[in-house]
This record gives sequence, structure tokens and C-alpha cells, in this order.
Amino acid sequence: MIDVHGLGLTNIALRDDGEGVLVASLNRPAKRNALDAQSVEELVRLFDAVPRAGIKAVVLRAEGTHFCAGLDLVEHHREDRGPAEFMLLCLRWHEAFNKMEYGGVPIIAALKGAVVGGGLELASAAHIRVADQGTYFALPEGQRGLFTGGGATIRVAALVGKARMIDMMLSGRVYQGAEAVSVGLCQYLVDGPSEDKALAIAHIAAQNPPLSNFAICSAISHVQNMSALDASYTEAVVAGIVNTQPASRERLAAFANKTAARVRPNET
Ligand code: 1HE
Repeated sequence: MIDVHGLGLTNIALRDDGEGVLVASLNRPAKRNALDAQSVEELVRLFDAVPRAGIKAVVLRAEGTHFCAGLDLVEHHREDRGPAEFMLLCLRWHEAFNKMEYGGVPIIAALKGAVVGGGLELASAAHIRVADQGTYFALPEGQRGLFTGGGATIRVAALVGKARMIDMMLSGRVYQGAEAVSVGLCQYLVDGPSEDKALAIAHIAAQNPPLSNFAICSAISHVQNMSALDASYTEAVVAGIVNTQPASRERLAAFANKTAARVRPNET
């Protein structure tokens, strides 16, 4: 079993909550948690290790008042990168974010303040996004003379649709509040701190058998990349493994003998 605390990360602070949930905090608040090359490498190392570290769920939060200001523009300016160099850097962003999306461990993003550019690309790689009342979303790449390079064309387009993403990039449109929920940028909008809700969701998800969560947090994404024919085959194979696991047998027995909770509507 890997110990994520031994990875030597400095731009990401790690804390175990004692119940199997890892709280990972972006830790460059003075730079609004902008993603420099080192931060991206730390994300790669962290999310490479998470599936093999016995972690049941991750809450991804940030120190400071903003979740993430996206690409470190000052570093990008200073480094004066060429096309091949920046392409290779983008591939590292993809490495990190693909490890998150396909890693099989639920990642709940607790958002606040700016979730912009590459910060939105990072949030999009989580499985659930929780916003607070001060959270706002934007893709300011167009205004900066840039383009997305961390997967927004895939994940943000999947969340909000192509037309809205193009509008965000052309016009600099900012989404926040209930509108951000309605267009799909986040699934929860809370009055208090988003991390409280994110932690609560993580604890609920952590009660599912790890193999079920693995399928939910990897197979669904893989299936999106497949033809309907391959997708249905893959779903059947995954269900064959997951739905016959010992943990599901115990839960089915509990349902059959009427000791398991029933699914009820929310109380109004
Ligand atoms: C940064 C960055 C950054 C702040 N790179 N250093 N992303 C953007 O276009 C967003 C750029 N940032 C902002 O619009 C604002 O900084 C915020 C709305 C996020 C926060 O505003 P504020 O008033 O709280 O902070 P600030 O005074 O603007 O910045 C505070 C410090 O953070 C300052 O550093 P300091 O050393 O002068 O104190 C800023 O330089 C630093 N900072 N944001 C570097 N992004 C794979 S391609 C992805 C392409 C993109 O992501 S493009 C979108 C980039």
C-alpha cells in the first residue's frame, strides 16, 4: 500500500480525516493556487498513488479564498515556452486529470472564489463539484490570448455543452450561483463552506464498496469514449465483476431479509 504522505508534496497539503477520506488542499494561496509546472507534477504523483493507497474518497479543496486561478501565467510568461514545450506540459496536465477522472476513487471538489481557466479544467476532472455562494466559473483564455490545454474541450464541453463553452471563451461569460448549477458546472450550491458539504458527500460515497466506486469513477468515463456496441459490452463485463462481489451479496441478503434501508423520496 502506498503512503501518499510520503510523496513529498509541497504545493498540495494532505490530511487524513480518520475515516478513509483524504483531504487534499491546493496550497499556493498567495498565487491564487495557479497551477505551475510543479503543481501539475504533484497532481500526477498524488493521483497516481491514490488508487493504491487504500483511500476511499478524496476531497479536493484549496487554501485561501480562491479554488484555482488556472495556468500559472507568470511562469508561462517567464519561461517563454515554445510550441513543443507547451504541448508536452499540456500532456502532463492531461496525465494528472486523466488519473483523477479514471482512477476509480471518488473525488469531490470543494469550490470557492475563482474556478477559472485551468482551475475549471481541474475541477472538471473531479467526479462531483460543490460550489459555495462566492464561487464563480469562467474560461478567460480568449481574453488572455490563450486556449484551453488541460482538457476543457473534453470535460467542460461535456458538462455545459459545446455552445456554452464557446460562449464562455469568446465573451468571457462568468457563471455563478444557481445558474452555474443549472448549466451543469457544479451539482451542489451551498450556503456555508463547500468543503463541509464535500466532506459529507465523500463520507456517504466512502460507505459504498470500493469496487462499486471504482466502476462508478472509471467505467462511466471510459464508456463515454466508446461506440454503443463496445459500451454495452463493457458495461456488462464490469457489472459481471461488480455485481457478484462478496460485498454486493451481503447487501442483497440484507435487502432480501428486510434489514436494508429502502429508497424513499426526500422529505419536503
Ligand atoms: C497568478 C494567477 C495566475 C493570480 N498565474 N499568478 N487564469 C486567469 O486568467 C485568471 C488570472 N487571475 C485572476 O484573474 C485573479 O488573480 C483572480 C480572480 C484569480 C484573483 O484575484 P485577486 O484580486 O484575489 O488576486 P490578484 O491580485 O490578481 O493576484 C494575487 C497574486 O496571485 C498575484 O501575485 P503577486 O506575486 O503579484 O502577489 C498574481 O500574480 C497571482 N496570480 N492568478 C500566476 N493565473 C493548460 S492551459 C490553461 C489556460 C488557462 O488556465 S488560462 C486562464 C488563466
